[in-house]
Amino acid sequence: MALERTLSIIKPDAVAKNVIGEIYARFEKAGLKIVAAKMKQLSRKEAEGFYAVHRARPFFNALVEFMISGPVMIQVLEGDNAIARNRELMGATNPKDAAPGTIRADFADSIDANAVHGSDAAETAKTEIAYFFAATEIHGDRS
Ligand code: IDP
Repeated sequence: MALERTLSIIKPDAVAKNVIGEIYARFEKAGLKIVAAKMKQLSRKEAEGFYAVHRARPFFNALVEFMISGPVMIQVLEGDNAIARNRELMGATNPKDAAPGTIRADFADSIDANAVHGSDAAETAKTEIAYFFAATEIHGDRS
C-alpha cells in the first residue's frame, strides 16, 4: 500500500460546533497520522485561490463566503492510501447522501456547510498541501 499525504480542512461550521477533537479521533482511529496542523482565518483571496478550480460554478461565491465565515483547522494527514481513506471517512459532499457514521453524516448540516474538505487525488493533494504548508512544517515519516 502507498504511504500518502492528503490535505484536510475542518470547515468553519465544524470548528464552531467544537468537534475538532472528535474529527481528529476519527482520523487517528482510521490509521491516519496528523503530521502538520494550523488553525487559520482564511482571507477572501486565500479561499478564492484554494477553490479556484470551482470559480465558474454557481456556488463559488457562497462557498468562499462560507469558508471565510470563521476560522478553519487545516491539517496534513499521512497514512496508507490516505487520500481515499480520508474521503471515505468524510462521506459524500451532500450530507443527505453521506453514509451513516461518516463525518459529514454526523456533523454537517448542508451541502454548503459540510464540515470537512479532503483532497480528491494525488496531484490535488500535492498542490493543496503546498498551498498551506512549507515542507519544514510537515513532520511525517515520508520524506
Ligand atoms: P468535495 O468537497 O466533496 O470534494 P467538491 O465537488 O470538490 O466536493 O466541491 C467543493 C465544495 O463546494 C463542497 O465541499 C461544498 O462545500 C461546495 N459545493 C459543491 N457542490 C455544491 C453545490 O451544488 N451547492 C453548494 N455548494 C456546493
